[in-house]
Amino acid sequence: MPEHDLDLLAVNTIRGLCMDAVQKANSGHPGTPMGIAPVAYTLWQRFLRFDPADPIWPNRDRFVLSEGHASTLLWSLLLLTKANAVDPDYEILGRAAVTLDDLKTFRQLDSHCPGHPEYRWTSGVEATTGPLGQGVATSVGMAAASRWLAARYNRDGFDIFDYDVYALAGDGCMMEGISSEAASFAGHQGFSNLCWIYDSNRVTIEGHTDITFTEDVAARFLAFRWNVVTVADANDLDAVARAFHSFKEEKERPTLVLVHSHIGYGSPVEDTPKAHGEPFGVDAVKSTKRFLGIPPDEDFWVPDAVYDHFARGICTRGADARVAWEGLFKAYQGAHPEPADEVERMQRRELPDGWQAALPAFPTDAKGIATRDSSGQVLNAVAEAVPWILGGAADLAPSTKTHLGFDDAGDFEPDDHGGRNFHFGIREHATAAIANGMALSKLRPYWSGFLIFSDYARGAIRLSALMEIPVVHIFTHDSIGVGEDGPTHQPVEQLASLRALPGLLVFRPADANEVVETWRVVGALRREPAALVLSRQALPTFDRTRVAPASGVAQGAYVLADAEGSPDVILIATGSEVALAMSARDELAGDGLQARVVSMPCWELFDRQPPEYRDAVLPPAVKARVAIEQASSLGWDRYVGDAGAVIAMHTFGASAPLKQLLTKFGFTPERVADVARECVAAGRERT
Ligand SMILES: Cc1ncc(C[n+]2csc(CCOP(=O)(O)OP(=O)(O)O)c2C)c(N)n1
Ligand SMILES: [Mg+2]
Repeated sequence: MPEHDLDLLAVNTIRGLCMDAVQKANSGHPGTPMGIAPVAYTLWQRFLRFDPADPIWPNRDRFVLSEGHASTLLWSLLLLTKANAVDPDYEILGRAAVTLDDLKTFRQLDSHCPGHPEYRWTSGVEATTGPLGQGVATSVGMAAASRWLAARYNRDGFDIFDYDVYALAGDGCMMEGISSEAASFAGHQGFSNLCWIYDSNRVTIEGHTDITFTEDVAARFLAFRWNVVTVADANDLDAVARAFHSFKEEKERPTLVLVHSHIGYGSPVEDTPKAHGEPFGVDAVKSTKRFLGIPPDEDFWVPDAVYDHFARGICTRGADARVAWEGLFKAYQGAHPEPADEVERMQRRELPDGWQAALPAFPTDAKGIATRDSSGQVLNAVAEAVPWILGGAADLAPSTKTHLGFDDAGDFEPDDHGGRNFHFGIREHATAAIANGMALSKLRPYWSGFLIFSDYARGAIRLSALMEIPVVHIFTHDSIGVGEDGPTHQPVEQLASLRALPGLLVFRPADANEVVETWRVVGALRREPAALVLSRQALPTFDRTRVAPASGVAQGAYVLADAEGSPDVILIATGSEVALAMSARDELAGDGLQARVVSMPCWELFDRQPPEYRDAVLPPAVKARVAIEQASSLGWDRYVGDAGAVIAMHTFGASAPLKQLLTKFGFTPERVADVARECVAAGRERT
């Protein structure tokens, strides 16, 4: 069969699979993959340096399906290229990533073809996508990682890293603000290794984009300092290929390939689309297949010629590239063993041996130090020991203290992508997504901002948890402790909402040494993101000869200072309120009441401890318990129980010096002691 006919056969086979999968599942979006299939096909078959047999080799090009609702497109490509499955230990398994049975059970429980691409669940998926705009923003982090890896690890004759990053986006991705934030950053940085493909079919769920989206997207991207190439017809494979050549030739700017396409209408003769997210219907599928020239009565039809065609195309090209890279890397290991070792460790998400030796210890200090400051010091020490810990702030580094100040840390800038201090700009949502993309590229990124603005980044924070990637989200200015800035800047509900995210470890350390122990835990994470919640104001550094060691952080909560004998009351606190609990404990001792203080920097870790440990910290017999936290009370009842009390924020804060705020909102030793006394008295009454 002539090459051109094979191309068409492959494209229409993909279209048939996409229609069938959605039809069988009776749910999904068949129209989108139908329209853009020729573009995705051309990219994979002719350009993408990806070896389906080894979908994780480090220098592969990345493909991110930002219009994640078109997942059948990716499932079909992984099926037809016979991509291999990889396990969580990065071993290639002897089974396919996606089988025909998976596609036949699209959107059903345990199928490797879920509704949207899920990283970790299906090999070959580079990022979880579905929330529109996230994929493109994440791809910017991957492009940044490619650049940073090249700057740090390439040597003369050894281009170990030079991969490109492609993301396929729809109208929805282009409407979402996050894509503009990310495109602005990518344009500024001149990521010419980044190519977004805009599937401009001018249809979204409510109908034609004329009802809401009429701007000139190409002009917008030119203003972002991108190279913009237009393809007038998605079905014109030569024009599509020319656009990708333009991307490959562009050396200074990212490229937007704006493709005019037609969403699949569910009928070749009708001119109005069926409702979005609905199968076409059995008859329409048949007539569409007839129109495309593929057997109308065969479901999930794949001719061997198409498998063979992919085997001769992307599979051969990808395998050649991968094998050549492996040879190059072997020689690199001989010539440059140290950086080669770093690259290898990174791939397995391991850190350099002995990295923990870099962790400092802080001396007792009654006046103390803000946890944002101690964290900045610890971060600097750890980052100096682990070269691929890198990141920055959303324009707040002087406040969040995340600047890396040691020699050679450098800035990540358009003319030097080897620096480790990123200036993400005031773009929290894209910043968190970019950090996700860096983590997906096996770097250990952190980013920082004020806790209040974690809301702006939440979509991407959520995906870091869903993808199980070790991003460190650093949030300072953690409470009404910010004082004069007032309620716009004083977080209340943010802690509870971060704790509500499954798989995110949220830490609110109480003093500098708890910060150290937090970083000890966080540094070793391989599959979990963490949020660090840090104070702006100084917190006393406890005398650890008098209270328990801070290593208790690893258990999530620990007895910081115990009562003599069985406690009358347990005071549970986090962050700045731990010192307050300690003062209240002294006050109660004056009345002959024995209080135990529990520091609980991380709920999630505590909840994972065996019951014996949890009962030892919070003995079930001790019902008088008071939790103290300058945040929403939501969730604390589970630790204080029915007979306990919570001292928390029930309103927004206020603009005033901190001292006045503490009195106004009741965070004083006297109030804590009063509430504790009431709890104890109520308990005595009951018995
Ligand atoms: C952030 C976000 N908001 C809303 C949705 C729900 N949604 C799924 S597909 C879709 C329409 C997307 O339009 P477009 O990107 O043009 O894709 P097409 O309609 O062309 O397939 C919407 C709104 C989503 N997935 N993500
Ligand atoms: Mg659209």
